[in-house]
Amino acid sequence: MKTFAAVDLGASSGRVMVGRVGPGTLALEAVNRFRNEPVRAGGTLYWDILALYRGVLEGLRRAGPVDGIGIDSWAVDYGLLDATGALLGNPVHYRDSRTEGAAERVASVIGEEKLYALTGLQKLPFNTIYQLVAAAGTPQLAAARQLLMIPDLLAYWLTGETGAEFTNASTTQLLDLGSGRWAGELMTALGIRPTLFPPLRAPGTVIGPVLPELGLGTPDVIAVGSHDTASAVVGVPAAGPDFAYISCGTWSLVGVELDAPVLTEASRRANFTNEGGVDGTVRYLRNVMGLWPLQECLREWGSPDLPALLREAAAVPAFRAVVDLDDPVFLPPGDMAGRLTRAGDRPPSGRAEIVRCVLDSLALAHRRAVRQAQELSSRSVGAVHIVGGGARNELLCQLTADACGLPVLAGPVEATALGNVLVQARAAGAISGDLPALRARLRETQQIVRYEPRGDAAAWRAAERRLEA
Ligand code: LFR
Repeated sequence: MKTFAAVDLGASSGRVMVGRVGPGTLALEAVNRFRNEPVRAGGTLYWDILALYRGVLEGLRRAGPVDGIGIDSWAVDYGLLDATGALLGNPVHYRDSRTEGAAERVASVIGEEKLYALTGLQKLPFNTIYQLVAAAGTPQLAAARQLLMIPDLLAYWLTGETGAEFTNASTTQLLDLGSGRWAGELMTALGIRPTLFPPLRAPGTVIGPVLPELGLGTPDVIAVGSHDTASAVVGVPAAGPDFAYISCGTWSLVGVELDAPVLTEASRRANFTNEGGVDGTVRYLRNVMGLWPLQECLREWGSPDLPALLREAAAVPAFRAVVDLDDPVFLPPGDMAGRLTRAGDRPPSGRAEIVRCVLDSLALAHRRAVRQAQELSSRSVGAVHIVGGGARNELLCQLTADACGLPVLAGPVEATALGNVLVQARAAGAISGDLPALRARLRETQQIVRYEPRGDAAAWRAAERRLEA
């Protein structure tokens, strides 16, 4: 039996899990969970990166001796190091408003069609490319010598080694999809220094041993799919290739796994992305707003009892209120219930109706993205896997099955940590096999709940039409 520590940082919470891997065994235990609370200071929204690092160190201490450590987090955000390797300021949160107008500036240098052909990435206002263009001319960027994505920054503090893990690098929109290398010419054209970016490393490579002075022993830190969504897709317990996945947490990442990117004009217009996956796969997906609107409402309402609220929401008639969750109006934090109430054709009233409105609307967005993923990639889909925290939300899973007209297989909730552990375990020689073999192990060891679609297709079509009106 070998043990691996999976550090998994999400937008609202972080966790360190210990995974035990042996013949017929794949078991996870949480050794530290901590909140991820962004801080607004001087008008900018920051990640509290040192609080996160403290949570990581505490988790690793509690984990005890392990055979490897893997780190994943949300994508696109970064820390800047000066010439001595010191962090220059706190990493800025991707939901900060500094990127307003940056996409237009980039488009005036390189057309959107060309940028899509080069990077294959969906246009999200907070992609690293736009953040760097927004930060152009700041003394901080001028002083920077290296840019490290969040998991790479934490790995640097643990090991002293710098690098850029490939799956997360693919979310910057600064990677050349064709060559799999940094897009140096694109960077130069935009005034971004190519020397900021360290060499790429593939998931499954050893980054280096933990520095002895940290008092954690010297296990290897192993590069995993360090973009949390890449690890989550590894953790999808699919039996064959004909599946769609929804990695459902703060975001819903909805898509299919492909061998080659889709770079058609229709794909660009539908804002589908070709992110880099583990083992050379393409994560062909779309960002759907996810549970963020619900999380924000709960925050505003002082964290009421969620199971009780979901029971009340289940009793609200379907489609009383639906909103288009793709609307960027829902991106920033604050006044979410108010924005939801103002957005639809029939405003929801009261908490249960607002929650139902979010879940009906999210199911509708899942339906649209699953359908588009199939159409645009020509991959047929027989079932939808929901992994991540959303897999626990029975109402959402059932509504998604109904909306898609497909069975939903829900779980594991901790798919990201499991994907993280599996890639480490394979790199350390504890297990072997390709992605289907890793997924077979998940099916043997993890609990998966099946939801059959209930046949009210016409009602979903009608609700969809209300959004298009
Ligand atoms: C999910 C995720 C998404 C990414 C968003 C912002 O946690 O990593 O894949 O688009 O966060 O980084």
